[in-house]
Amino acid sequence: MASNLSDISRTLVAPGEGLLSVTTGSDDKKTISSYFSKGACASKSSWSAEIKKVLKQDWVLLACPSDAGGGICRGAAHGPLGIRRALYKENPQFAKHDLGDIPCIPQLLHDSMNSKAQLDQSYEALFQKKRSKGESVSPLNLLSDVLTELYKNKKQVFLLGGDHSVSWAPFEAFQKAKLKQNIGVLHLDAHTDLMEDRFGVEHCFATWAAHSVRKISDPANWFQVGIRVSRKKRQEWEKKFRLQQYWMKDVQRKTPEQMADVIAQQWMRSKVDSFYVSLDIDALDPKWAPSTGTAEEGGLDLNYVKTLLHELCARFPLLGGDLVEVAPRIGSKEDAKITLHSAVECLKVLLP
Ligand SMILES: [Mn+2]
Repeated sequence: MASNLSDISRTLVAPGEGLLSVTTGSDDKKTISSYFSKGACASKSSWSAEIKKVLKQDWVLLACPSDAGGGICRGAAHGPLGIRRALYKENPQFAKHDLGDIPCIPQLLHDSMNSKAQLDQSYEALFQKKRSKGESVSPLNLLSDVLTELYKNKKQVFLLGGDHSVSWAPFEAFQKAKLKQNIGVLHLDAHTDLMEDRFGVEHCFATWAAHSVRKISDPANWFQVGIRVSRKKRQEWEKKFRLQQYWMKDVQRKTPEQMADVIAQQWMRSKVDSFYVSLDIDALDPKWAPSTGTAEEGGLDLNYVKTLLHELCARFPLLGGDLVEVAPRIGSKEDAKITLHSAVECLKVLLP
């Protein structure tokens, strides 16, 4: 094991504890901690001991409960609490893969957005020591650091967001870890997320894909599936970014098996080594995922997504993935239940 891998335990906190709140979500935090050995989640040092055990696994779960990069209706910071609670209820065996959370100061997103004085101050509050030059503080930077170490050590990582801005970090980390792989990407979403900036802000839910698509060897291996709300036409996006889009009207002409064939043929032609899945829960129709910040009518059916994921996982190695924009506090209790059920069903197809 590379020496730096143990460094991640200085950053990570126990599952659920990355959402820095005292009472909100405390029931979920308590329920989740019951899936870990007694006292494991009690303190940072006891969680560090647990991390050592989790790192013996080939694949890990990691959460970044940040919705500072959301822009319309927030609440995705509560996604990891809800998803874990629903996932572990039926599948407690997955808890042994859980590395915990990135501690997320709710007003910070990326270190480039704040003054040095603010970063120094927040670092000291978070880690109880002085910040050395350039040390990460904001959720996206901490996440990128942790993912870089995990990828260097060949871990398969499944990330729970958070709003979609968190998906910038895996691609940044692929580069920092110097992964030599030719990566394919399946990006399921109602939106393109291809803005260069939004109101002059580089990092947010609407821009991560624009920055990330340039980091893979061939953008033609990036497939956006489920798009139905966009200010520009499909052709304009495809020309500018050289990726491939399948809007809902294109998807509806194909069975999920046929959609998988289209993607697989491109990836085989291009000799893709492995693929990454970024799943925005709003790719699903609101009847399957009402609890999300920017739900859009006319989306994908749960079974369509499950079959598509299943077909591709059967044909290509999965490098990892993320599940974002699950916001269980949006809508009714029934809405949250439906959304979490869909989220867990998709995760179960992806998890080894
Ligand atoms: Mn979206």
